[in-house]
Amino acid sequence: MKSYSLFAGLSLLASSASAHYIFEQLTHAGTLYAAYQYIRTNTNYNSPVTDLTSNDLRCNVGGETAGSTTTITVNAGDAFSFTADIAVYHDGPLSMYMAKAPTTAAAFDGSGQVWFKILDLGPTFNADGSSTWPLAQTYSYTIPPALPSGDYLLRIQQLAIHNPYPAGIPQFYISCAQITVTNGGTGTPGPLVSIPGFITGTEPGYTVNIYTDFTNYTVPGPAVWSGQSAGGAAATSVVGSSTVVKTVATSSTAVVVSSTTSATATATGAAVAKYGQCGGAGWTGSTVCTAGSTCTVTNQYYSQCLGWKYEEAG
Ligand SMILES: *[C@@H]1O[C@H](CO)[C@@H](O)[C@H](O)[C@H]1NC(C)=O
Ligand SMILES: [Cu+2]
Repeated sequence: MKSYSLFAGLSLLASSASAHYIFEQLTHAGTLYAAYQYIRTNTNYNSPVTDLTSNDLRCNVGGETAGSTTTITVNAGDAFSFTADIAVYHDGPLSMYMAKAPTTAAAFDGSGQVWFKILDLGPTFNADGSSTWPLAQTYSYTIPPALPSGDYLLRIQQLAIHNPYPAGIPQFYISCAQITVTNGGTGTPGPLVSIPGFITGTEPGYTVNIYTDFTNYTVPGPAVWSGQSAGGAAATSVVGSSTVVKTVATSSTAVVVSSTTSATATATGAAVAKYGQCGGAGWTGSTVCTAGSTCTVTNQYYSQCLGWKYEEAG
């Protein structure tokens, strides 16, 4: 398993101007939608946001308004995925947030103390002292079953902390989807925070040097909403069951970075297309993925056929 050395981290300083990753496609109910169909369009090519006081931290540069992006209807409890143009390759945590729109998702700029966090993916600390980050091209999760119906912005954020602070400024890679949630629950999402303001720059998870004495990590921002499961189960069980798989470009072996024993798929039925559902609680469809993809457990509700392309950093 690859772990980044300080050397690899520094080499990125010189090469970071080219091809970054941007989350531009949404998957729902087995359909991978066109780029920016339900995700707001950024206007900064694929450069990250680094200003902690900027409104661009909400939905990226250019993402304060809907533009030509439309809104997708999903049920509470549905699985979804964000897919980037190329796999995430800068080390750092991944989080997902949501904010309820006062009227429609399309009309909402994300202002106010309205954002709550539904997912954190941090590093795995390996026995040999190295760490592994959840680097992938697609990140899947579930609309919280307890989430009340209504229009929301659904925000994904990868915080790249590969260049040690303060010489290197952490980079936010952000996209927002516009969703209408139906068949919602009766939960009360929180804690609620404002963006910007939710990260001040003094958090250890923001300033840490991940190459030196790196043994623990807390993802910056508010706590993950603990009541998001219908039964009010602790968020840690949801977060802990997330699985990210990456395949190094030179190898065809899928490496499970962190895994769970729940909803393990067994091979039966006709092949499921890439990005389609292949397992999860209550799933009665096929659990076989089409060639080139692997059935990957996202959480107890959802497994998805994924094939990873992982670009070596550089
Ligand atoms: C690791 O844990 C220590 C002790 O609780 C804390 O002071 C430090 O900020 C933590 N580091 C990170 C990166 O979260
Ligand atoms: Cu970069």
